[in-house]
Amino acid sequence: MKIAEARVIVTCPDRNFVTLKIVTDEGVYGVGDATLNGRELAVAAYLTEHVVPQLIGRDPARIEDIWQYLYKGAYWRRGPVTMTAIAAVDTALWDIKGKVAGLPVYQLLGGRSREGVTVYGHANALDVESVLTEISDYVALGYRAVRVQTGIPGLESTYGVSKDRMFYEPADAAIPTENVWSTAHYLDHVPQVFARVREEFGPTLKLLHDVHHRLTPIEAARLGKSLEPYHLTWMEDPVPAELQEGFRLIRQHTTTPIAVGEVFSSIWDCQQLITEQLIDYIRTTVVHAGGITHLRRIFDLANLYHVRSGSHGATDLSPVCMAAALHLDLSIPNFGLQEYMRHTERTDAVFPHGYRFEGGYLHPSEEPGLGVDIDEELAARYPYRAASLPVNRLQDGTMHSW
Ligand code: KDG
Ligand code: MG
Repeated sequence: MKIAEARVIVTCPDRNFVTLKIVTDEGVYGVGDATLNGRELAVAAYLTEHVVPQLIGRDPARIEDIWQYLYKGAYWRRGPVTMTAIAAVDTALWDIKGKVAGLPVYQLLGGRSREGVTVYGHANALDVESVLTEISDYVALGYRAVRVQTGIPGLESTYGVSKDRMFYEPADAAIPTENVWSTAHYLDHVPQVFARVREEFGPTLKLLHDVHHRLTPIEAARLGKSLEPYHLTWMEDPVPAELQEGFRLIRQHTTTPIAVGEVFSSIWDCQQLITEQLIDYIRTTVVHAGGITHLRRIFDLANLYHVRSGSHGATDLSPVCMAAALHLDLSIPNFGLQEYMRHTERTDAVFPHGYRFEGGYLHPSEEPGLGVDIDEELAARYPYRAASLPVNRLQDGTMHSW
């Protein structure tokens, strides 16, 4: 069997997605997600111009070798654009391997380690009382874990909080929206939110919070400490993570667990965080961290150091990525949680899939391969629309990290 063709499909069924479809000379095909929010066309061009011509004629069964070829062979290693492109190829090849074997991909990864994949949803609202209603809605749907975000009194808008929906759509304008940030307002408000949530929902519901990289290590240490009475499952991205040793300082001060890694593209980005046990959950994903092959390597390293998986699963990760993530989540020994922000009906129609939500768990499809597809005719009806992630400034106008 040989790779005969590879197509890059860009579509915008309510948001932009980039998908790679690899077709073999025997007619079997596989799909991989290549979406990099706000930088979609960079990955599409990387694939079309540089990767696809090198794939034609290769044996699709040689997943590891093709991964190494694309990673090492490019000379320019790592980086989100490169690693997202490699991820798309890798994911599509796993899909093909599953279809050829007649098995769902999780069976090729060692089989089931659990009955279902525990997911968390996003409760977000402008004020505390409204967020309580959102949390109740998730509990009623069977969720066991909920991420809680609210608006901050004194700030007009806050990243990660939508005005009218259960999920938020951060890439909202071609030229980035600008938010204004105040650490003082934020640190004062967040503990009050969680005090109220625990009072209402009791001690067992898993609660999470995303800081979106907006603090310094000492500020994050203070936040973690002030949240200890409410025993969060995790405090996410407390600081920008380029400086991995900065997490030592947070760790020295608080027992609130830490989750990091949605922006990481390789094992090298989290090596120190994992081996020094500076984090509790690693949030790298299939699409942004080199596909199933490389993400499994990261999770295996994490397993040695008591770090669990907690993969990113916002709406900018397509159903193709979600399907792939579920096969990995089901099979690894150190699974923690999977983020699950639902897609819109239009997105679901473009990407027909067999994974399903039931009682707080997601279950991957039992079909051979990943159990997800792309309807190319429907996809063609939704052309690309430029959309960027917002930027964050301090009240005096200084650029902030998010
Ligand atoms: O593309 C960026 C979003 O996926 C990100 O802002 C979502 O932080 C996020 C999360 O935890 O889901
Ligand atoms: Mg996040």
